[in-house]
Amino acid sequence: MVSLIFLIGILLTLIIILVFLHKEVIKDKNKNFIPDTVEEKIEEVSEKIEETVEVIKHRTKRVKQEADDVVKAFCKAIDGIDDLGEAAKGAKRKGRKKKVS
Ligand SMILES: [Ca+2]
Repeated sequence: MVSLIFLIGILLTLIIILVFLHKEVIKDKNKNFIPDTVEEKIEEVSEKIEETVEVIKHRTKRVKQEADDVVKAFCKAIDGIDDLGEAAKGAKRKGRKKKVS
């Protein structure tokens, strides 16, 4: 009995929605049974998602660039540590290593 009442409720809701669509109380320009307001909201959300994805891609790229810079600086520091040992043994200062380009 409860399921019959539930089924009738769903059918009445569908009929009311169809009547509203037919009478254009609910706007549906392209007649696909999806109200224009819902389609506009979906479009809005899709655009925001695309913008957010672009921001995330850009930030990820920037973080990678900065991480690469940190790794390079760290490698240079490690190279400099070797000079500490040489200096402790009394070696003369070599100066900066020439860049290889
Ligand atoms: Ca529509």
